[in-house]
Amino acid sequence: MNLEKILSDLEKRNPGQEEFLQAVKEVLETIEDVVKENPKYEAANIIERIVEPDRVIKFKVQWVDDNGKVHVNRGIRVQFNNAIGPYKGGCRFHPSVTEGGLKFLGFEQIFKNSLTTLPMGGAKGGSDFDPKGKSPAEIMRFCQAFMAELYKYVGPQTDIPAGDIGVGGREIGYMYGMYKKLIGEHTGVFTGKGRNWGGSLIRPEATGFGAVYFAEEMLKTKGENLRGKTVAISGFGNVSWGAATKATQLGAKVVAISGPDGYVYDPDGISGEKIDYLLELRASNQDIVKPYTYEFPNAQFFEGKRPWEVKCDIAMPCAIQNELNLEDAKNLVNNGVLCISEGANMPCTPEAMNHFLENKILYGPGKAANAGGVATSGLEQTQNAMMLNWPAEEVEEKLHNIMKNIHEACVKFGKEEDGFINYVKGANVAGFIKVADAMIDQGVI
Ligand code: NDP
Ligand code: 2IT
Repeated sequence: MNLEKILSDLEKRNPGQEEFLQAVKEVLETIEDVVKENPKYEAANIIERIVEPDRVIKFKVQWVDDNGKVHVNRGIRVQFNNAIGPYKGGCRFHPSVTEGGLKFLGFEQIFKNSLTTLPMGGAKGGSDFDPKGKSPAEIMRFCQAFMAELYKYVGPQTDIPAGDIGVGGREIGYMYGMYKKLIGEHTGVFTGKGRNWGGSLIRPEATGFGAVYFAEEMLKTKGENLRGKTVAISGFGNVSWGAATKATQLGAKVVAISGPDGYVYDPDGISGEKIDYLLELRASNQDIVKPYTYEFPNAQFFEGKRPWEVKCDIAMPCAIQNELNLEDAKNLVNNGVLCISEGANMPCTPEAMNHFLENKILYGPGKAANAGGVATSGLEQTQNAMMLNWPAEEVEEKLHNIMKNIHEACVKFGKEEDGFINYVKGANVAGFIKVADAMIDQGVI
């Protein structure tokens, strides 16, 4: 496999799609040896096939705001690979959404879903619609307009969307409602649904819970655990909330959270009612984390700064891609960080990631560490297919076991001669082999 040529060809075919190219480069660099050792992958031209999405569906979304003004946004669904199961992945509503960004997320999703041990292919979708400052009625009209087109391409055995940035339970409700009306069937097409109409308990918490369980497994390899450890988390969205909740439950102290305006440092720990307050803050649609310090005056706000300057044992980037750079990584390492567990997708730049690996830090990449969200989506699909609901304890136990299995797979394929576990390599190789083998089994289709 000529990595350089593959990457330069890819760049020519996908101009300007930097995040997609970044995600592909990371995967290909780590699976190079496996591809060399197994000529069947080259014989079936798997690499060229796996980096090209099956299809990218783009459509116009027209909606009317509360003042009667008509708006146009772009809707996209990237159906990347369905070798091991129906397409599966979230939907992101954010003004920064582009085709290249969704291709990066769809590509990551292939390997993440493969790691979950469940039969799910990789997809991602979304829109450049900005939910901030929109009224609930505007959000509803947008979701309905988005679904009026997307319904043609999704289904419980075809493609099952879910949430991501800007898409939570409320948006899924509006999209699912529209789908049901158009199709005339109550089927498990979305995950992250409300608990009274097919949703799974623990799904809202699952990504953050899973990322903390993954951190716990990583710490165990060093004879450590979460008790008494300090944790810095970025973001104050769905994933951050789940991570803060579980880290606190397991005896750690969450000392920082962040928003686009800066970060909050709370030496007393962000737990209990403070975590509930984060939910309120988010629901207010204000996009700032600073008000936390009005409510809890012992905390300090650092405007325009990221939480990675805080001394912590565990860092959990849970906001957005490339939010943690080399300088941040150096700060964390200099401050003695033990472990990084990525709640977000690709939140560390390649330079930051390499810095952690060079310093032999426990580094759990998003496609392993945050796979608990989509894994619990898979459990929601199972419950829908069986027409029943499992109790929370049962779902959480299954989630916990899945995270342990993902960790084991990473160790199997990522352990180096000196005993260091390269989770990036482990996750990529384990995720790749299953999908590549399935593609070979199914022929050139
Ligand atoms: P939410 O919309 O609930 O929260 C997103 C968080 O990121 C918010 O705190 C948001 O702040 C912040 N954010 C968004 N853009 C920026 C930015 N440019 N700079 C700094 N902060 C920003 O989304 P989720 O919690 O669901 O998603 C967070 C991350 O986790 C994403 O990377 C997502 O892909 C990933 N993920 C999500 C899963 C899920 O199940 N939801 C599963 C696996 C991964 P604000 O909105 O105020 O700008
Ligand atoms: O990035 C992700 O894994 C998600 N946003 C969740 C996808 C899902 O289908 O639950």
